[in-house]
Formats: sequence, C-alpha cells, structure tokens
Amino acid sequence: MTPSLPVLLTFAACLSAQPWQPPADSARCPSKWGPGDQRGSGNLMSPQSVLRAARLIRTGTVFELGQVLSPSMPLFGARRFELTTKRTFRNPGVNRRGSNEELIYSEMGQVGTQFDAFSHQTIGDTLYNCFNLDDIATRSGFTRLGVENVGMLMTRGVLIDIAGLKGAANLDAAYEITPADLQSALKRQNITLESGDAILIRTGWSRHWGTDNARYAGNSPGIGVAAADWLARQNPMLVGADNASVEISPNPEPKASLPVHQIMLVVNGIHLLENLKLEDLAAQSVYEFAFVLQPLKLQGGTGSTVAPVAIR
Ligand code: UVW
Repeated sequence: MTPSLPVLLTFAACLSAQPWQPPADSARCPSKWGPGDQRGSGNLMSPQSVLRAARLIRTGTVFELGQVLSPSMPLFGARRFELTTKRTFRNPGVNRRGSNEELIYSEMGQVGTQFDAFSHQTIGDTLYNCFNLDDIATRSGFTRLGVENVGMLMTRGVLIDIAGLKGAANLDAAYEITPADLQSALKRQNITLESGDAILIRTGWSRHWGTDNARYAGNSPGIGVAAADWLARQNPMLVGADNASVEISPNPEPKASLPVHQIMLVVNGIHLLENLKLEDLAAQSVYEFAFVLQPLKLQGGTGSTVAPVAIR
C-alpha cells in the first residue's frame, strides 16, 4: 500500500525531530583548512581583515564587550574565581615605595567573557581536525589546539540584535534563535554578513548577569542547531553572544547536550565567544564595527577569559 501524504509528512517530521548527530570523523576531517591545521576560523585573520575592520572606525568610540571578573559573577559547574590581594612589602628605600599584587585562583580559560579554543570540546575522543584526545591532552595542557595558537584577532564585527528584532528586553529562556530570525534581524538592520566576520548575537540575557545570577546561569535562549549550521556556512571568524553558551541551553532536544558547541568548535573549527556585554552597542544601534580580541597566551589552554572591544 502506498503511504498517504500526511503519513509521509509525519514520517519526515519525525525524522527531522531526531537529535542532531555528529558527522563521522571521515566526513569532517581533514578540515577545510587542511590536515594538521590548528587555527580553523582563525585563519581568516589577515592584514586584509585588519584593514577592512580599520576602515569601519569613524568616530573612535570604544565599546567594551567584556564583563568584569569577580567572585560574584555567574560561574558554571565547579568553576570558580577567587582573587586574594597580596600587600607584599614596603621597600626600604628613602622613597617609601610600597607594592601590592594578587593571587588569582580560577579557571582563566573558562570564566567571565570567554573565548573557546578548539581543545575545549570533543566528539567522543576526537577534537577539531580529528586530533585524538589521548594524543594531545597532558596534565599540563594540550600539546595541540591550545589557546596560545590563536593570537590577535581583528576583523569586521557585526551585531545581530534578536532581542531588538522581537521588541523584547530579553528573549524567553526557552527561545531558540532560528536562521529566519538571524536573516530578519540582518534585514531590519540593513546589513549583510561577510566571510571572516565576528558575528555577535544579542539575546538580552546579559541583563541578568550580576542582578540574578541563578537565572543567568540557568536555562537561557540562544541559537539552535539550524541557526548554527546557517552561521557556519557564512564562514565567520567567530560567533559570540550575550549568554553563557551562545546556544540555547538546554537544547530543546533533551538527548542533545550543547550540540552547537560541537558544530562550531569541533566540526567547523569556528571559535565561540560567551558572556558578552552587547547592551551599549544595541542601545546606540551600532551594528557594524571594528572588532578586536586577543586571548591570553595560556599554553595548552582550552580557552581564555577576554576583554574584547568594538570600535566604530
Ligand atoms: C557552558 O558552560 C555553558 O559553556 P562553556 O563550557 O563553553 O563555557
């Protein structure tokens, strides 16, 4: 018996409702940047990307996109941040020079506004470009894909204001940003994406940072699998957002754990940037700017706390 159209459609709907499955290693490696490549989307950094960004600087206005690091910021899982001031000594010289410093106990790779390197996430036992976890992970850092390989990034930045599109202070916690949302927001802002952009997505969720940390660190809106696939096809230098994980969390598919992390970092070699401050850019309708970021040179680190800037 030939199945009816509704039966076929239901079957198709069931298929599309399957949780995202990572591609086989053979389907994603070597990466488009070649066997052994460790830089992924960082390869889009070039003198041309710097000049392209510099041409967007018109007024010299700087927007700081990084959150302040403190023990009272939202922290995920067992992550922590402690800063102990060391009032060290008063020097014996006639000029009475005193000296102060601090000891920080933290995961400097994964707190605050944070940049994810490719050693941060795996699909099973392999990472970006199919480096094997056991081959590159040591007790004192990763021998490949460490954040020290990234270096300075400067490129055209684009804000995609989804909260603005929806006329909301922030998206609802369970809101999954779709490709249609991204496209509608870009159209509303009269802007198009270009290869090599730093794409920053505003959900409005950062308004809970420091005011309601439990809410900030709980369920949060963000891009879903379809939007991540669409963004990856735009060939960005990085994708960031004003929430904890860039993606919707938890994923609407309960069997999927942060699939966008794998789509971006592992499958496509695209860096993620989390916990951004985007309110000032949105308030002033600054949608295109020079974007500058340099991760800490933590040898073998999985990421870096950062203080990126937008300049227009
Ligand atoms: C989250 O903790 C949500 O993401 P990441 O591990 O990238 O910080």
